Amino acid sequence: MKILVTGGAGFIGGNFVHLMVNRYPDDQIVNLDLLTYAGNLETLKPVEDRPNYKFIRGDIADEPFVMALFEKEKFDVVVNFAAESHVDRSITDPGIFIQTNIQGTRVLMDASRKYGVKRYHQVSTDEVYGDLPLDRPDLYFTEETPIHTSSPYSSSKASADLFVLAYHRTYGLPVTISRCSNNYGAYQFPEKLIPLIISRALAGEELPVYGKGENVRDWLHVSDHCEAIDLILRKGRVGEVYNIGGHNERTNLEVVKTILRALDRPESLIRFVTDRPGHDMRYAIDPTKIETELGWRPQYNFDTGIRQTIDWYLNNREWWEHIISGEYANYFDKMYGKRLETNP
Ligand code: NAD
Ligand code: TDX
Repeated sequence: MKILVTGGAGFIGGNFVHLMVNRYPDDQIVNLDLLTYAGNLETLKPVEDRPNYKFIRGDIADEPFVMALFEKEKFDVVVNFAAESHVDRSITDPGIFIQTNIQGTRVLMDASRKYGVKRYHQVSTDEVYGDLPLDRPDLYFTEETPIHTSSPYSSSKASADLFVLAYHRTYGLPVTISRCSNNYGAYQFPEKLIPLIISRALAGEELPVYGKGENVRDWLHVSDHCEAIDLILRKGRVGEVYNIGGHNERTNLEVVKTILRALDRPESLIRFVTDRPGHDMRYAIDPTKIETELGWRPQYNFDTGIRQTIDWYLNNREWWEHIISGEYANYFDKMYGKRLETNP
């Protein structure tokens, strides 16, 4: 099989490329990535010389380029991870989210139709369901929960999902969609909560916690997410949506304090800063469908997964120090400068 993985130089796509290249030596894995600020070829170093792996730089929304690539490569399967993925960036610059997340998905699906791709898998997010209230711990997102988005990011992902389902119903494109909760693990870009807190705590820098830190996220180890996608590709039913989550809910403050304890750094580093506009309160996935239909089970709980992740950041400093010393430093000043100067 020839499998196109888009966004494979990013966090989850990179972990997925590692898994697939190692597990399926007889499959060809082609990684198409634009190498935006979030793409990093260092992540692919462990597999870059493998005979079943190839990297191509390009934009999923560039239609002539994508069509020519599909004509040449004749992909059997497409797994679309490529996206603008950061909620805060979508609030300051929504346009690129529409371009990459919606238009890019449309282009990939038109190419998949034209060149007879046998499975198109869309990597989506639990954020398409909006949020749940903190005082209703009995509520969870199921695949039937209505789409109800909050941010430009989640709106772009939800729009893409609707196009994917429409392409299945209208054109018979063999699609699947997965919607997972917050991922953590190796190779995550340090703009996201967990690597941001680890890297700044190690440097003894202030740790920006939005609002009161009481928002809840349902943490999923990236390896468990990648295993679930592999399972959906092989056993999932076409036209279906699968939620992925491991019942690991934590408030943001709990996550930050857990990291501080593990690194033996003081809680006095925590700074409560102005909240994210439209900040979703709680995400919580009901994974019953993927567990019962496909037999998926997460291998990590948050306590073991966060320890392993912290160790990875301690042992791979050059990977993230390289990032935070470059253009990212300007981003941090722009995004957090005012927030850190003023108390909410
Ligand atoms: P990421 O930001 O780390 O990586 C995105 C990758 O896509 C980067 O390598 C980037 O260069 C590439 N890319 C961006 N625009 C592109 C374009 N136009 N053409 C080709 N490549 C392009 O993101 P991530 O955290 O690895 O997320 C991957 C996918 O999973 C996204 O679709 C995201 O919406 C979804 N998701 C992420 C999480 C999470 O917690 N990180 C949770 C649920 C769903
Ligand atoms: O500096 C911060 N301080 C803070 O309190 C940052 C970056 C985040 N937060 C909070 C906001 C969220 O409640 O931490 C929580 C997690 O924030 P992010 O890491 O930005 O993730 P989130 O907004 O929950 O979205 C993530 O999960 C769903 C991914 O970025 C999305 O791509 C995915 O779809």
